[in-house]
Amino acid sequence: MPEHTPASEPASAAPALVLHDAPLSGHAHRVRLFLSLLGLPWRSQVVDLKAGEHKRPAFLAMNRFGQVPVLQDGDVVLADSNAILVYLNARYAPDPTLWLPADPVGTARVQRWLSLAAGPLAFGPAAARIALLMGRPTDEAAVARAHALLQVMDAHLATQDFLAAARPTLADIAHYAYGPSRRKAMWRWTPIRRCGPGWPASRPCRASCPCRARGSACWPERRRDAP
Ligand SMILES: N[C@@H](CCC(=O)N[C@@H](CS)C(=O)NCC(=O)O)C(=O)O
Repeated sequence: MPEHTPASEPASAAPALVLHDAPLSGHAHRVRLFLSLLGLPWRSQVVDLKAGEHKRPAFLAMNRFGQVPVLQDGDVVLADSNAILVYLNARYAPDPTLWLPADPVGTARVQRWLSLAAGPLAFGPAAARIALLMGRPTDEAAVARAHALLQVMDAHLATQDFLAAARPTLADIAHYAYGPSRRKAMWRWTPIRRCGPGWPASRPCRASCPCRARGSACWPERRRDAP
């Protein structure tokens, strides 16, 4: 039951946020990634999927679909990874419009990618991966869906640095666990290792990043800065 406490927090403060979690879950990973980027203290409550804990009454009372992740924040209990991202952003991000733009076009662009994360990403790369992890026969239909999606994402990321805006948004967070591949543009795509406005000081880019000398946000430097 690991606890994650930012350096600025006293070690004794019990995290109010509890993530009902599974270490290999990509859907849970997107929540863990965002919790970490926001620098929030949280605690992981691992759900034993192999033992079927997620289908027992105690868990079903939190999520009738019997799936991780589920976030508990005091009296608030939320299921569904994308819904949790939206909640954490609205509730805790210093400037929620950085991760989810407030203008109509910006909001819609992020929402489009969240829908793709709940559809083609879940039934493509995520489904193909779970078959592999479980030692099941290759899920050919899922593999075909994965290739179709990743091809579109790769073409998209060849012309822009991030999925939905000029900076990382919830769209990138939602896709990152299952998305990266050795495709041309995608291997350089990352919503992490960044700095600039709204970026948590505890998660800076590396010291050699050109943005340090320039004193500005570093994400437009992604290609030159790529390893
Ligand atoms: N729409 C859900 C999907 C979550 C999901 O598929 N979780 C998987 C783990 S990655 C799970 O709990 N699978 C167990 C099951 O469906 O029985 C979300 O975004 O949170």
